[in-house]
Amino acid sequence: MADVLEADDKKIKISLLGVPSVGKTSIIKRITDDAFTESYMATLGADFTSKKLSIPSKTGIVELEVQITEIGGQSIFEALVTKFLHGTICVIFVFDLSDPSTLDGLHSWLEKLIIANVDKDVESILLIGNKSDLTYNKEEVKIKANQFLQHAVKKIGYPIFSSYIETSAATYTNVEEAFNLIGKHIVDNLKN
Ligand SMILES: Nc1nc2c(ncn2[C@@H]2O[C@H](COP(=O)(O)OP(=O)(O)OP(=O)(O)O)[C@@H](O)[C@H]2O)c(=O)[nH]1
Ligand SMILES: [Mg+2]
Repeated sequence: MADVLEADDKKIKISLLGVPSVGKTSIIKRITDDAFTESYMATLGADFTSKKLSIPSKTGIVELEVQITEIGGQSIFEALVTKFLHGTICVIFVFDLSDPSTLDGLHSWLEKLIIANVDKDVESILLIGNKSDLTYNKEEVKIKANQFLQHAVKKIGYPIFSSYIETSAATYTNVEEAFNLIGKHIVDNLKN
């Protein structure tokens, strides 16, 4: 059996950004409580949660204590990115697969991220297309998603890990995989 490494110093911060109603809270609820609600309650301001992730590595299982920050998607909360992004090593951008305008809506969040990321804390970005249980144009969305990621990496201006995944918080499709994808990247790049 693989060894479990000490987790005390493996605290990492992940932040979720995206326009209203794309499913940021729902993704977080799925990964933390394995729960889903159909009713919508907008996140007002910022929300903070934590979750332990067990990630396999070459030297054994690494337990990551993940602090998850969600900024409510209404544009009045964009200013909070500067306040709460500090120390974030992975940004998860979320859009709604069934409404491509929500992917376009990520651009202004990206702008705020670039302003807030002066210390270059961000090491990876994950783009999540959520609500894969609904009908959407797979090919078109994939092309647009990759274009957004390429644009984001270029704008950030230094080499970072980036990836795209489609999830459904409603049916629990790929939600754990999304967090494991980030966790694996973080573990592979741990400095100590
Ligand atoms: N069909 C479907 N509905 C979803 C999914 N994820 C979230 N929803 C629904 O979408 C609505 C908005 O979800 P939230 O998670 O509150 O969205 P949010 O991005 O946190 O919104 P803000 O906090 O306002 O920024 C709710 O009614 C959810 O039930 C999904 O994967 N599939
Ligand atoms: Mg929310």
